[in-house]
Amino acid sequence: MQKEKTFVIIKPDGIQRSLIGEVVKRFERIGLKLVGLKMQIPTIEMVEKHYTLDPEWLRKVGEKSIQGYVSKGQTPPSADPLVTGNKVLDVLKKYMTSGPVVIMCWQGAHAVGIVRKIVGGTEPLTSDVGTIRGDFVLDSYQISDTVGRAIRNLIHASGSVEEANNEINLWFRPEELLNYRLIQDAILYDVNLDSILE
Ligand code: IDP
Ligand code: MG
Repeated sequence: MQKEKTFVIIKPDGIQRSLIGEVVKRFERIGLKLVGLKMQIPTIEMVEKHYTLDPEWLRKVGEKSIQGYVSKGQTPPSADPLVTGNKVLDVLKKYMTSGPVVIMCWQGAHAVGIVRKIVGGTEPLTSDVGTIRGDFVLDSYQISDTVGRAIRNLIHASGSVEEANNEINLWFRPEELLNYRLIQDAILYDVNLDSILE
C-alpha cells in the first residue's frame, strides 16, 4: 500500500506561473515520496498516447463536455461523445505541447487518491478552495469552450491506480524511477514508532 505510485504533470501554464515549487511542496508536505522527476516539451504523439491509454477516456470526456454545453443551454459541437471527445483531445494537444512541462512520479499510501484530492476537480471555477486548481487558477468550461481551447488547470494527475501504472510506463523508463528510503517513512508507516526514543 505504501508503495502505491501516481503520475503527475505540471502543465505548461504551471511552469509559466512559476508554480513548480508550490506544487512539489504540497505533495512533499503530506508525506509522499518523489521517485521520478524530469522536464521536457511533450510531443503531439506523446500527448495523444497519454490521453488514449484508457480506450474509454475519449468517450467519457466527450460525454462530460456535452453535459457541460447542455447545462449552459448551449449546443455541443456534436451530439456524438467520440466526436466531441476528439475535439477536446485536439485542444489538449495544443495546450500540452505549448511549452516545457515537469513530469513526476510520487509514491506513498493512497498516492493516487491523495494527489487527486490535493489537485482538485478538473474545472478551476468549481475546484475546492485549498486545492492547487482551486487556489492558483481561475479558468472555467464557459471560457475555454467559448474560445475553443483546453481548460487550463495547471496539473495532470492519474485518476486510478491502473491509469497511473500505464502513464508511468509511458513517460518513464524503469531505471528513471528510484527506490530509496526517506527518514519520514518511519514516522508515517512504522507500526510501533520505536525509533523515536533513545
Ligand atoms: P482531469 O485532468 O481532471 O483528470 P480529464 O477529464 O481527464 O480531467 O480531462 C483531461 C484534461 O482535458 C483536463 O485536465 C482539461 O485540461 C481538459 N479538458 C477536459 N474536458 C474539457 C472540456 O470540456 N473542454 C476543454 N478542456 C477540457
Ligand atoms: Mg483524467
